[in-house]
Amino acid sequence: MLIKPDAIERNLIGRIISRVEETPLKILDMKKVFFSREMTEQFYGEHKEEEFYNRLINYMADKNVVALKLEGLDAIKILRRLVGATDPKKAEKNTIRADFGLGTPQNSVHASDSEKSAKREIDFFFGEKN
Ligand code: 3AN
Repeated sequence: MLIKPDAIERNLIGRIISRVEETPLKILDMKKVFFSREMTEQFYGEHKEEEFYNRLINYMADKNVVALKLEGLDAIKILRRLVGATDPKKAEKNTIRADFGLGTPQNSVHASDSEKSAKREIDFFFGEKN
C-alpha cells in the first residue's frame, strides 16, 4: 500500500495507518520514500497508454510517498474494501478514499489489485536492491 502525496501534505499519514490497524492485517515494514520521476514511471508502467497517465505521473513524481508492506489472509480483498473505489466521489461510505480523497489522481492511497502486483510492488519498495 502507498500513502500518496496529497495525504502526506495534509498530515493524514497517522489516520490512514490507524484505519489499516483496525483490520486484521499486519504491517511488516514501512518507509517514507522520495518517488523520483524515474521510479514513478517504472511503478506506473502498465498505465502508459491511459489518457490520465501524464496527469498521474506529474502528480506523483518527485514527491514523498509512504510505502507499507502488509500481510494477512485475503489481504488484497480486505485492503481494497478499506480503500474504496478509485474515484473518491464514487467510493463507498467510510472508506479511506471517500473520507480523505480529493479526486483522481489525488485519491490519497494506492492498493495492489492482485497477488501478482502486490509481489511486484513489495519487491519494488522493499526488495534487496533497496
Ligand atoms: P486503483 O488505484 O483504484 O487500483 P487504477 O489502478 O485503475 O486504480 O489507477 C491507478 C492510479 O491512476 C489511481 N490510483 C489514480 O491515482 C490514477 N487514476 C485512475 N483513473 C484516473 C483518472 N480517470 N484520472 C486521473 N487519474 C486516474
